[in-house]
Amino acid sequence: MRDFDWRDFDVEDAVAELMDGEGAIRFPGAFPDETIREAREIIMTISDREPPKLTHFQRTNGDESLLNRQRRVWNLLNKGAVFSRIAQHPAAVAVLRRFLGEEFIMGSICASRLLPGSPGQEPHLDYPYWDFHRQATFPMRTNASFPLNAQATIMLDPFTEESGATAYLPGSQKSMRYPTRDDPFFDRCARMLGEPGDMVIFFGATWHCAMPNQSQADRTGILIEYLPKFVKPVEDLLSGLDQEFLDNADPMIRQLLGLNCPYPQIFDKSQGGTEQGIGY
Ligand SMILES: O=C(O)CCC(=O)C(=O)O
Ligand SMILES: [Fe+2]
Repeated sequence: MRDFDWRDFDVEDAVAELMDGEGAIRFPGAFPDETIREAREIIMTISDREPPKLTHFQRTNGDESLLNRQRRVWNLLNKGAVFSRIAQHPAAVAVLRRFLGEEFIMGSICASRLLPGSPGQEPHLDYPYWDFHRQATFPMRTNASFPLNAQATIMLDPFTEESGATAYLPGSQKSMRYPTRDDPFFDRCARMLGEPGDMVIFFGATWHCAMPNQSQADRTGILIEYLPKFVKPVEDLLSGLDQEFLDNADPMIRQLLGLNCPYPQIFDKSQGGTEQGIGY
């Protein structure tokens, strides 16, 4: 996976790598230690305390008790101001403005904590492609000529082969196909390795999955789903936020929450006038 210097990189080069290259890029040292420590502490406290939440693609290897070896903390925005800062990293914003369009939004922000013994996940695509195995439910000719998703993974622990660093198949985003059991994913996959504070951005059409955590320590990452302005978010982020949060939210957070594209609307109750078009 190619590394980019988050303080000084060529955006066209980065998005070309997402579309036409491996499908994933890495920004080493994107976040300072104290940000990572603060985020990790909140996530560990909540995931130790709360009952298991829904997860996706998790393997059980026939043993249901392994399910809670992967723990999620959902809608991180209402769990600490640190997560609002993490969601708008300047390098991510620069990539996403080009990759998904300037008015991109956020569809989900959660933590994926793999406890020791976590069995990993099935190889998959991310939302909105996550049920692309039901291809007939998507528009005809849905392909990888333009992206409907970008994922950010922010590492809070070392992501190593042993700890279950996310596996991915370089270049698989180009085929826009859901992996089958017969695809040699596990023979050919690479890993999203890194240190706490590193950020990986990948096109969610790239085949990927969490891997077994065979270490003695937790492996936790923050997963952020970014979408173009017109794709329905997978997580209802707004309903978990109070009015005070919204009143104090800065413009980028309001954009990420989809508040700049307030549709559907009840035009039947509107006052006349015209909008849209270039003005003839
Ligand atoms: O935690 C990971 O390594 C990846 C998780 C993932 O891909 C997902 O939940 O969609
Ligand atoms: Fe995923």
